Amino acid sequence: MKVVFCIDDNPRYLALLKVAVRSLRALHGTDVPCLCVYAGTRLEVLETVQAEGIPLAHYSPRLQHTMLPPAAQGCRGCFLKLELALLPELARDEYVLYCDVDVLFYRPLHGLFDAPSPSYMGMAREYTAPFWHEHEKLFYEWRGNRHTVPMPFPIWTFSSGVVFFNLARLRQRGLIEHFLAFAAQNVDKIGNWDQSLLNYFFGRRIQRLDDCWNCPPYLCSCLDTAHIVHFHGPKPWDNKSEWSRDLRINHFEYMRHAWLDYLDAHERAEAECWG
Ligand SMILES: [Mn+2]
Repeated sequence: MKVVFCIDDNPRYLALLKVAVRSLRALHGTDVPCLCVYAGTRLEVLETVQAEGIPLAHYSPRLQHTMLPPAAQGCRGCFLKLELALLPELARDEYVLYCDVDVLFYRPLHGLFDAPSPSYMGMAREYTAPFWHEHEKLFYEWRGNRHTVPMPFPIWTFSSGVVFFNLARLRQRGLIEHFLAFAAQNVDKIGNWDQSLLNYFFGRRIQRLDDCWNCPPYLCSCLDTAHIVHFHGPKPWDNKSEWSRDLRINHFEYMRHAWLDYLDAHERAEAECWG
């Protein structure tokens, strides 16, 4: 099963991507199938991805950046994951494991694939984002018909940092087309972008993944249990910012160094300047 990453033109994403893939390969060998999805054209990005030997899918999203609210422009790459079911490079893949680039693969992935595969998608809980929305229902039109999406009962939010997608299911009966119509017509009504779109549209169809598959370093269980460490919150070079003080706890410092150890001296010096 492929592990899929999505990036945009933010140069810091390239450092994150490098470590994500290097740590994945350290656990599963250099032949582990992976794919990087990119919608931009910057030569520096293309060269870096190629130099790392990461297969690249160049993709023009349906949800073009001109359709996104201004506040979402800075993280346009995070919307690409919503369209993986349409990627020609993944047309034969029934399932993929999407991961944000701000992850560190820390223990093997086998256990994830041993469990029953998700009917639509599997995601772990996010504890820091309360499930809140001001709408009882959202609407969208597709092929001349108006559809209603009742907002799911507020229980918890699932994190879109790691998503075990059942692409085959999303391609059945045009479900992905419905979802992208919903996304395009509602992205300006919601706060947490791609994550809210997935949570609101799929609601109870999302199956819960164990926390070990998407574990922030600030959880006290991270060191003993994490298979995928997700630098949700402060990124690994951030050991000073005031806003993230409360999240730089437990295993953040340990995992930050584990992350830095995957960089060469030059890359590391560059990343440490971002802090
Ligand atoms: Mn992330």
